Amino acid sequence: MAFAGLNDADVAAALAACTAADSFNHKAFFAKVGLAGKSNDDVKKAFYVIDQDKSGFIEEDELKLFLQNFSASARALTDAETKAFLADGDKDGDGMIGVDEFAAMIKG
Ligand SMILES: [Ca+2]
Repeated sequence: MAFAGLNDADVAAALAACTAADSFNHKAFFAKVGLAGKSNDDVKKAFYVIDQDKSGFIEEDELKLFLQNFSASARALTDAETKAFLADGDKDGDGMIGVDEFAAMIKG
């Protein structure tokens, strides 16, 4: 089930493009899944889904399971993918991604 106004077919296509280990690229995924073109409100909604423990930040363990927010049967990200994703989003270097950092990564 898609969330934040995403289209099921777009989600399926985005997931299908990164089934192989180390083939995930967050920028390509955000574009394919349609998040890049969503309103700031929808981007925030997506953030709060991915922030599973509702801490207000997306931590490394939540990033690792990022794809499973889109499909429960999706794979976990590899350590290399998780680190690249975190390094790109974490502009203030606190080791987590805040909602503003998340929006900047998607819209940027
Ligand atoms: Ca969190």
